[in-house]
Amino acid sequence: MQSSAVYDDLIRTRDNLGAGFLLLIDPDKNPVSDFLPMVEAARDCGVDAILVGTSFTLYSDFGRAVKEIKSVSTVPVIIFPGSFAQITPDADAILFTSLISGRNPSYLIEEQVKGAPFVKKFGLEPIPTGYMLIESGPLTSVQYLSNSMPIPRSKHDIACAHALAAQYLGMRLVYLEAGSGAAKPVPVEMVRAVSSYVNTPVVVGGGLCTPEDCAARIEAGASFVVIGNHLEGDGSFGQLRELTAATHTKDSIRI
Ligand code: 1GP
Repeated sequence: MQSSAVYDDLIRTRDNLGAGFLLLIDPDKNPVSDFLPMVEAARDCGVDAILVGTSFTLYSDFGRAVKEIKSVSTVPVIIFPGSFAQITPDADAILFTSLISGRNPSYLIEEQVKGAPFVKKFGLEPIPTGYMLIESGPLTSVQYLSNSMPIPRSKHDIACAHALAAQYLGMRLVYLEAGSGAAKPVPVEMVRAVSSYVNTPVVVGGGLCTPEDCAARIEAGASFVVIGNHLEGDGSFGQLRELTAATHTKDSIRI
């Protein structure tokens, strides 16, 4: 039977702390060694899991990066793949995403078919995730590379319909993605509309920078926020603590 230990742990965290904070590491942006102190301190800083992924593996040895991160991580390490080539054995789980807002078969099903046997072979826990790109200002890497159109920012009904389809297809997370470094994060009102429309836990990422950005999306119903770009190579633990504190809206003890 397929384990769902990492997913169950994320949901327990969401229930206990009000929401979860996921730190995204893109090994293509900076050498992994730059991130390792933050990875080691992750649990202490309030990070609930680490995502590792990139839209475009240009420079990094992705498998090695995951291995190094996992070797020092104090929280679960989850692959957030840009392609099936980023499926590597040393993580705890993988967001098994389908880019459901797009109509490009490569990211709807082809990459998944190529990757599934590796997920099984490596014993990774797959977390089925409906991945939705949301219009966010200038074109982002993920929009360009996936060759897919984002959902317009004001079209909450379209976002809700996609999220509900993800729920009915059995996906266990809905990820509203503005794209890494997005000029405009996913609108709070879209997060509110989607979160109240579906039962599937909602993840929000892309362009979030401040504790207020995180708190507003959690208040609107998101279960998890993701931040990468803003913390990359920065090493600012104080800032990380502020972001996680704003995300964990319930004052309870981590289990
Ligand atoms: C990107 O949602 C993530 O896939 C995080 O985005 O790098 O802008 O924080 P940022």
